[in-house]
Order: sequence, then structure tokens, then C-alpha cells
Amino acid sequence: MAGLILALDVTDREKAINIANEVADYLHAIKIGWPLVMAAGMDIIDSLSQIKPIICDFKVADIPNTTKLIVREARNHGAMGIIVHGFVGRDSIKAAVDEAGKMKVYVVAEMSHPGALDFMQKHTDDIVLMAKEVGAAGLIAPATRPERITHIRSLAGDMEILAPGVGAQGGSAKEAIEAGATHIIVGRRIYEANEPAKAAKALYDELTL
Ligand code: FNU
Repeated sequence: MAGLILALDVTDREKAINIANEVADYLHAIKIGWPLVMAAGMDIIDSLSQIKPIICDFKVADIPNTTKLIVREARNHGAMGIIVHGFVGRDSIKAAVDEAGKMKVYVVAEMSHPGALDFMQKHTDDIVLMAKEVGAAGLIAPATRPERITHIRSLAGDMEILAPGVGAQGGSAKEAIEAGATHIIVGRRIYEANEPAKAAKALYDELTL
């Protein structure tokens, strides 16, 4: 079943935990990234893991050894998944997958912002095929370009596809799922809403109707 992932890009620990609790019923997982981890520390992963599984959006883009060290830190704090960049190449992605254990590795296949067309999109197909061969659990593909999700799905087999770009970036939850995403990632549309639970429910309903 399609699932909703909250991008919890707030920079206050208490606010993060409050929002997570408020919307938890509608979530498959919570994605946290540099804004929250830099503000609240790595322990926020342990705390939020008590509420929902945590995906660390660290967009790791480094040599294999450093990649391995970063993946290990996320794993030691109880993360369910980690997002890494694919353009760094096969050896770094393999290092992430080898170190991840039960944790899922998600490889960015194509980003959702317009700048992704400058360099990244030219290499999307190769990144998808490499991520699949190396044994990554899933891919990140743009909800802002559903036709690209469909294309990426045609190469990805049954890998998970997480699609950011719904709401604030203009993408539609329903279109992303119809195009082939398994999950949508939504941040501002939920955490900036006057009533986050209502916003999360509306997206959840859109996925399950
Ligand atoms: P919202 N994100 C993204 N596009 O937006 N990880 C990508 O291509 C990508 C991401 C993240 O716009 C972004 O960093 F690979 O407020 C943010 O955390 O809904 C979230 O997805 C989108 O947030």
C-alpha cells in the first residue's frame, strides 16, 4: 500500500516531537535531515524512532570509507533507512549497502528541484541500474515530474520509490503514486499547516482512496 513519509525539517527538538506525535497515525515513516539533526543532535533519531521508523536524509556523497562511517552512525542511533547520493558511484553505494545491515539504503536517482535538470537527469538511468545491481532498497524520484517516476519505475523493477516534491514544490500525491512511487515524502505541507494532523490526513486519504 502507498505510504506517507513526513519530512520533519523543523529545527526545534520539542516541536519535532510534538508534530511527529500529532501526525503519527497517518505515517509510514519520518524522514529527518541536516536541519533537525544539526539543531537537535543525533539523539533525535533515537527519540523519534520511538514514534515511527526514521529515515536519515543525509544525502551521503563521499568515498566508500567515509560513507561507511556515516551509515554506521545512523544505524547505531536506530535509523530504519538512510538516503545516499548515487552520482558518487558504485563503490560508495556498495559500501553503504554493506554497512547498512537491516537498515534500508535509498539512492537519489533524480532530485525534485529544477536544478536537477542541469546535471543530474543526464545520469538518472545509470544511477537507477547501479543502485538496483548493488542491492539498494529504494530510490528517490521527483514527484514534481511524475513522468520521470514512470520512467524510473520501468528500470527499477520492484524497488521502493520515495517521491519528494508534493505540496510546497508543486507535485501531487496521487499523481506520484499513479506514476509508480510507493511512498510520497511531504514536509512543509504538513509541518507548516495550522493543523498538521488535518493536512497529514488529507494526504493519507489521497493515497488510500
Ligand atoms: P517539502 N528532498 C527533496 N527533493 O525535496 N531528499 C529531492 O530530490 C530529495 C530530497 C527532501 O518540499 C527535501 O530535502 F532527494 O517541504 C525535504 O526534506 O515537502 C523534503 O524532501 C521535501 O520537503
